[in-house]
Parts: sequence; C-alpha cells; structure tokens
Amino acid sequence: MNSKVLRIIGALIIASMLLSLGCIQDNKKLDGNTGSTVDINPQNNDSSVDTTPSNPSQDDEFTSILDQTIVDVEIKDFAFSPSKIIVAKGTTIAWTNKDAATHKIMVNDFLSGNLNQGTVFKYVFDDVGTYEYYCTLHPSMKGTIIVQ
Ligand SMILES: [Cu+2]
Repeated sequence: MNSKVLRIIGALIIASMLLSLGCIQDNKKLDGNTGSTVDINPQNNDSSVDTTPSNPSQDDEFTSILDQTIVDVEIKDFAFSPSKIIVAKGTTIAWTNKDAATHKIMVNDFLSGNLNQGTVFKYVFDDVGTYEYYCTLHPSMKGTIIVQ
C-alpha cells in the first residue's frame, strides 16, 4: 500500500515537474508569439497590396463600341480617351488631337504624321486582334484597341 502511495506521489511530482516545464515552454512560445506580432504587419501590408491591384483592374475596363463604323478617340491632356476600347472588325478609329502639343501615333507598325492641335488621324482595323498603340513623342501615352 505504501509503495503504491509513493508511486502515486512520485508520479504527481514528475507530473508537476513536467507541467512546470510545460509552463516554461509555454512562456517561450509566448515570447515567440511576441515575435510573431511583427509578422502581422507584413500581413497587413499584403492585404493592402491585395486591394491595390483591384483598382488598376477597374482602370483596365474596356469601353465596348461595336455599333459604330467610325469611333472617335480624343487626345487630350497627354492621354487617349477612351484609351481602351472594343470595336467591330472594319471599324475606323479617328484620333483627334485636342492638345496644344504635337502627338504622333504608332499603331500596328504604322506611324502617323505629326498630329498638331485639331488634326485628325484615321486608321481602319480590318483584322481581328488586340492592338496596343502609343505616342512616339510621349511613350507614356498608351491605348489599346480590341478588334472583334
Ligand atoms: Cu504625344
């Protein structure tokens, strides 16, 4: 009987030691948790990054103009408007320069002349495809035409 009691007491002592060790390990884990709070900030940054691409995707929306044989695109304030359009095969795009500055369009390997203020440049899209164009004088000016 006594030996059983001693074994139980011994087991309780060992168990309490293990528990105390466990507490120490938990404390270390808590220390690790304080370190992991640093990781929360990058996660917040990631979430902010995730919201950022959704904004350009809204800007990436195309204007569908499939019922016109001639579609006007304004060149104004060093930008094409609308800059991204979907048109039907055979559509003529007519760019009109509303800027005081001269622009020059490179589209489908075709280079327009100098487009002074008020000048209209027309190009007929007879083939289905995606055409990215830009101003050779101001390469940041870009537009895309999808021909269906
Ligand atoms: Cu330009």
